[in-house]
Amino acid sequence: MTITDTKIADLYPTRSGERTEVLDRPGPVVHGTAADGPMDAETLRHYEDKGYLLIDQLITPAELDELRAELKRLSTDPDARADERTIVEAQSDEVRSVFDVHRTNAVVKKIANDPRIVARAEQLLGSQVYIHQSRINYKPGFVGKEFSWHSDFETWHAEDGMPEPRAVSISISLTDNYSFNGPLMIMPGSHKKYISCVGGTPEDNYKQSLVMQGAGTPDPQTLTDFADEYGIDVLEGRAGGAIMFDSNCMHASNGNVTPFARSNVFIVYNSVENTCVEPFAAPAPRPEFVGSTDFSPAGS
Ligand code: 6CS
Ligand code: FE
Repeated sequence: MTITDTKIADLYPTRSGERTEVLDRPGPVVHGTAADGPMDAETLRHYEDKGYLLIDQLITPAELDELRAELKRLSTDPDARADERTIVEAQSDEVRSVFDVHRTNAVVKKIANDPRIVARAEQLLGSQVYIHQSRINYKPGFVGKEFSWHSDFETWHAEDGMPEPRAVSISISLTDNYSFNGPLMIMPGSHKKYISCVGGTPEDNYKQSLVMQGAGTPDPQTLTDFADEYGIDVLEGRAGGAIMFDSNCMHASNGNVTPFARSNVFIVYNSVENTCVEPFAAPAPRPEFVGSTDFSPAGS
């Protein structure tokens, strides 16, 4: 299917005004019920309130070993490194991310379509889901750089044309996430507010934003107000576990100066009832490897 060219109302304006605005996010976060999938009412309530949930031991040790082997191969194989879907860290030649792995890599494709994940995403989003984006994040020891504070949905809305924040990301940990090696940090509850950012979107913004995001990152005062109101949860966890978080959570992760890499597989599930249209605040859609226009349901 291709991106439709019908204009739809922009309920989440961003990168168009002269000042930051904090808007209420309308509608539910969790669209399904405990009867619709593997997660109980308590888990769904936590996700609705905090914007995320933790899964211990989602994958088996054998699956973890398989994914780690792919991680190593993709970061050393010269052809993989030369591919435009491979992003290198700004100040070293270490690989930062490899995108589109749910389509280019058989091991990731299998886990991305596994019912253990797809059934959870369908339950949270209340419909069938398709994969909007996937990436392996390496955050190597010593040189893994930070991801500054941002809402993924703000970027996906502005640059990929995602209408509503009816999307969920899963980060499957391939290494242990300690407090000190750059784990994911989320402001719990921040997903219920939408920060309309200032500034525009430069042409081909993804060429710098995937290395270090600029456009769409809120100003320090707004982030301070958010941190004062919501606090910051630091999501530690063992390899093999996973975090599922709402597309509009305010999140970040610090750089990694320790010897211990903080690597994960990151997959974004969007509701098939929320497929992307034209970008809401960018001159052109981003490439397929960052924002997929293949809306075929995951899990098939
Ligand atoms: O621009 C994006 O789509 C990516 N950037 C970040 C910092 N998080 C979400 C996503 O992978
Ligand atoms: Fe992000």
